Amino acid sequence: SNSSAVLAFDLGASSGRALLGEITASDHDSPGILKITEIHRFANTPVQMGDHLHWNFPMLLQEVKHGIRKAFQDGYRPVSYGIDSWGVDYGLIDRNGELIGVPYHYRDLRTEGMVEETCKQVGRERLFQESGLQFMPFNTIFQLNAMVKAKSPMLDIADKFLLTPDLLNYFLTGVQACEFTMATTTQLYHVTEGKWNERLMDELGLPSSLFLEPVQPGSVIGRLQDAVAQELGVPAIKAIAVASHDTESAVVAVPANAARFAYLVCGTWSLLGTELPEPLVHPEVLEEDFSNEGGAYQSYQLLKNIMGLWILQECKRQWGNQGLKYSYAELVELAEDAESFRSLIHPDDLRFMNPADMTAEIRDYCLETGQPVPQSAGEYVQCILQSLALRYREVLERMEVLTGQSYDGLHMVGGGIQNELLCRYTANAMGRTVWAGPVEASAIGNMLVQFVANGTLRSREEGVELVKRSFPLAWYEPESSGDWEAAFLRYKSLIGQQQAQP
Ligand code: LFR
Repeated sequence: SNSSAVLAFDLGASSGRALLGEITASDHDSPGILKITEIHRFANTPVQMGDHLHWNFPMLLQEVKHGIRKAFQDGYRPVSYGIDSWGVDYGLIDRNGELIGVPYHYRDLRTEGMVEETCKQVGRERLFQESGLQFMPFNTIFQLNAMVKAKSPMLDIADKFLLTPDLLNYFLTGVQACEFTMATTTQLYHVTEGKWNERLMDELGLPSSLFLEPVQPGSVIGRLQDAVAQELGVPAIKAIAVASHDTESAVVAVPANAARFAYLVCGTWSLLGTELPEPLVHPEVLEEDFSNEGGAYQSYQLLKNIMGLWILQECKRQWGNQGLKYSYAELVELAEDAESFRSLIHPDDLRFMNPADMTAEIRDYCLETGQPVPQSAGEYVQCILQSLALRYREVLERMEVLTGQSYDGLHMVGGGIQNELLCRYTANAMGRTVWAGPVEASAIGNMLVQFVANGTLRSREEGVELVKRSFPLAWYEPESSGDWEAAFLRYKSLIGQQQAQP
């Protein structure tokens, strides 16, 4: 193993993994290839505690520690590690440096009604113009405002606010830091002024002293603290703040040729977007409810958060609880055999955000919209995948209007592209090419930022070339699309019908 290897932790809403990355060259003349090796993989299962849904934070820290130990036990010598995770979630630290309470899960229901209430308080347009973000009920601002409204005593003793990757890094290094890309998911960051929105914090009754000055991806946070290095029996390797929001790490690894490209980061969520040098905060962006998220290397990502494979994950979990333990491969096969376009849903209807019973929610949606109710697992999965593909087309077309750009095709990355049927459907729905890969985009983008920070790579661009050389791309060309055209019209009238309802 060579001296420039790095370790990437990518924490998703359903699982986490540790991947080792090393650049290997077969001989001195040929450029290197990125080799990634899975060191450790673990489930990330949220815990309902009384009225609230939480992350099992001590377990996550334990699994990250285990991943570091295991990398060395397996004979690798990473010089640094970096952590990326889902956005928006955080822990509060008291003045003695201890974690207050158990970090909440973004799907916890305490944020119900908070978007409306917060907008009434500070103004919806203003909130969009200053934050550049889509109104997702779980954005940090709404979580914190729910704590303010509940007069949470935790806020009274909070000294610092740390987002999930920063929180993990704090317990590994002893250093409190705030990484920029995560900071921009809070909706408390002023996206055009490029700093925390202290006026907004004041108005909401949030002490601005909680929030640390953000550092850019690629910054060195510190090293493993001695006690941790000893506990794990490893050297005190460097901790690097990567693009610690998983979506932003994934974007760094998109193997695009064009400067302007459209991507879909496909996991529990589907993030469809494009990279821009500046945030776009004009009124149409607000109307279309897109986000401008801070990315690595001074970029802004204009994107829309789409409910994604969560809907399928929940159905699968539910069937599993009923003793029907399908694999994803089996579900996809059943879907392919089921009738096409029998029923369609609007994936981003908020009712699908966290229902107690996902299949019942889909069933009710179909009943309420006068469509046949799915009868079999295959029909449910077909409905979900085809609806998602239609939603992707709709969002891509809206994005073209907002940016004034057109896109030849869509780069799909992330774990969701292992669902080849979804990739095929997406190409068909759009009538454009889908380039799928790499699967481990977030972990790879995480590694690239570390390689650049460590001087192993000269630039992000070198990193993108490395990705193109190292990982095969799957191409999906659209098949004859008459049926998809008709389905798209049906889908659009369904959405129109939905929006017309009070
Ligand atoms: C994707 C993601 C999205 C964010 C959602 C919740 O994993 O990070 O970007 O909106 O999770 O945090």
